[in-house]
Amino acid sequence: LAQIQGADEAVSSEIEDEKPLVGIIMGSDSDLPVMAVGARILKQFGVPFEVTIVSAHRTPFRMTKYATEAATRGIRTIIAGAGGAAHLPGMVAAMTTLPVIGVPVKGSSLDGVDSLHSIVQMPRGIPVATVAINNATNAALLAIRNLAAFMPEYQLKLEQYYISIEDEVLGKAAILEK
Ligand code: RP5
Repeated sequence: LAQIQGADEAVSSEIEDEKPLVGIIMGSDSDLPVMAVGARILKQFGVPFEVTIVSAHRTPFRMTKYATEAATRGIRTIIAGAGGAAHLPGMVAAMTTLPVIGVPVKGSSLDGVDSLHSIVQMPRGIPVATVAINNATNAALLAIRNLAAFMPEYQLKLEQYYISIEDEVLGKAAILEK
């Protein structure tokens, strides 16, 4: 794991006795520094999750297996990060009825606008929820909202989270106003 760029202890769920509810996949280990931010949010909320690399064009058969088996393994939402042509989220969404959240990863040449357009412009019938470029935080929070729709414990944690970020802003405002 240490050989993968950006990998550290934060990408593992540490809830080993529970089946993962959220699957984080990405096209390349080069996406990991972006996607690990989402993993940390899931960890903070105590959501069991898994993280792996699934490439639509380099490992198409692995992608098919992942997408078609995810729901029966207990996964409830898939977060898929990809850069460049970024067809991974759409292809996965085409092979499952689970909600898929796409994270456009900023590449070196087109600043991630290529990935954003690839992911957000899914044709009619196969929805992919798309967050802002590199915004794995929002992808994780949206995945938690999906879970909270039928798992009230996550609803409570979300409410606490939003109180904490409001307090953070109010604290900063108070310092500025002094
Ligand atoms: C995509 O190509 C990956 O999601 C990554 O963002 C991009 C570049 O991959 P590497 O060349 O860094 O492996 O498939």
